Amino acid sequence: MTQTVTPALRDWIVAQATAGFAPDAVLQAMLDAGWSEAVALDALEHTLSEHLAERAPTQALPQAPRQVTEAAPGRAEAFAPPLPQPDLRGAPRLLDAGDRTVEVLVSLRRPQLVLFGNLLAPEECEALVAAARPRMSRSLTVETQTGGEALNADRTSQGMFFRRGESELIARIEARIARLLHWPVEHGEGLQVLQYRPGAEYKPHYDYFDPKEPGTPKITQRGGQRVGTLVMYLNEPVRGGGTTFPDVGLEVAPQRGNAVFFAYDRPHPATQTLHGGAPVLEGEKWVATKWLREREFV
Ligand code: PD2
Ligand code: ZN
Repeated sequence: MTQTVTPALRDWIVAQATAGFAPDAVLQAMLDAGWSEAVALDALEHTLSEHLAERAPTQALPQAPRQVTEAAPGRAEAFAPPLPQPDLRGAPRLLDAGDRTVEVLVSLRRPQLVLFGNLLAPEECEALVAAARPRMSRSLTVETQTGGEALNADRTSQGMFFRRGESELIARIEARIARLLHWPVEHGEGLQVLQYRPGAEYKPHYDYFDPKEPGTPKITQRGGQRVGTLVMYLNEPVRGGGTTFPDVGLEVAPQRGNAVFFAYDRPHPATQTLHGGAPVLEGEKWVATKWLREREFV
């Protein structure tokens, strides 16, 4: 398969360099996202030298790699923060996610949202449910009050987390997501599987951690803020169980193999990413959620 350096990849490389990531780390992220080494090296070399040539002498890149995404002084406004996102320039109907061709069914600018078709094969959905089923327990949510985890009355599903890369199936799906959303595997939390029985729901919430809550600094020590959510549907309830976006009156019907993705460039309601899991009325609903962080999540 031939890979070409897209403008989106160039923009992403420049954004990573501007944020202070060392070229080695950027190269590794590209390899993890499925780029071949030859293409990645070529893209890095050309993009960075072109970019440096365009900059005024006072705007040299940082000398030392940084760990954090705090605004680079004097340059923050020049570059939008990099976000996980598919490359939708040219309005493609299909996207190459490495080992699978994924459909673009719906896209929205605000909230920044894409509905994908065919992200997972039916057998992959079944295998995820089979691997998760014996490990389910009542879902906990991250407690921004304390930085710990707690039972939450707004979330009546059962859940579990896979460790990143814990099986061939999980690693394959994670590599596909990284490739599709141009975001390194290492920036992803472990895949979460949720099961909703009739009556179970997940009331509307934001997936980012509220900066005003006292527990948030502790939570974001590990990988920074969440910047994107991918909810993958593993089966089809008979009635109910849609993923709702109340700010824009959108409801996504759960269809096996499809996935809804949304990104948030800051932890703020202006992103319009308020979303919930509507009550399941008949049948069961199974989803797998991948949350993406700003930085490596260890
Ligand atoms: O299952 C869903 O539709 C859903 C809705 C809201 C999942 C999540 N949030 C989540 O996993 O964050
Ligand atoms: Zn959510």
